[in-house]
Amino acid sequence: MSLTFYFAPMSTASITEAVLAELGTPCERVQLSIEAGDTRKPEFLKINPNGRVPAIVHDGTSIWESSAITMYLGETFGIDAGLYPALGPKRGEAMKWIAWSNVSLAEAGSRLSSSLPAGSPGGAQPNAKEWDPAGQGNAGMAEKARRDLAGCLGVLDGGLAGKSFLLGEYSLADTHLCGIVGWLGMMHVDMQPFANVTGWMQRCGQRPVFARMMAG
Ligand SMILES: N[C@@H](CCC(=O)N[C@@H](CS)C(=O)NCC(=O)O)C(=O)O
Repeated sequence: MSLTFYFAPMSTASITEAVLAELGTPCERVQLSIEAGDTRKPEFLKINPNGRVPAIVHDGTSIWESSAITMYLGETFGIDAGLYPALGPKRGEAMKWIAWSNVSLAEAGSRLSSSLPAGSPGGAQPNAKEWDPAGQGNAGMAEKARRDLAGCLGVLDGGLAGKSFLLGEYSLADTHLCGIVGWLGMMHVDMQPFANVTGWMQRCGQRPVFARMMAG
């Protein structure tokens, strides 16, 4: 078995980093620098033509998109480890949350990140100068993104009602979503109205993987 993980520090790849750490799956790690343009070099574009991390190569096949990677690693290594559901409705629930978190939650998060002034926590975009040469951000866009995020966090809060974790027991769905919600926290998204989300984040933070990542 060969597994290679392509990542950059402080990026979406941190989600895959946490998933791999939960699973304890051995892999070769290849660190790229977004600032140095490594993600756009021809050799990496052969692995992910989108020029983005994370990406993994498992036994010669490349898989990109963090949500697909989490689901794939869960199916492949997570069932016996008790971290991902076997085929059936619980698997569907895991997929629902993981897919939604990328398509809806992280989408609004990306809009917020792109609209923050240069240098804002969580808002640093290496290519931001292309659309915001003065680095002042876009307050209107940021406000709309924060409204959309509040809507998404309401959905997540409802999904966590009466539960310790998304599927009841801790799973890689929690690992994945916790990575995204942690990033939103860096951008000072207001979590206070969402008590189920804040309680769940605290429980996720007690996992050794997240405690280690937060300690740097
Ligand atoms: N939807 C993708 C987003 C990945 C993504 O945006 N990665 C950024 C870092 S956070 C990246 O690699 N950017 C490099 C570049 O734009 O060259 C996923 O979830 O995997």
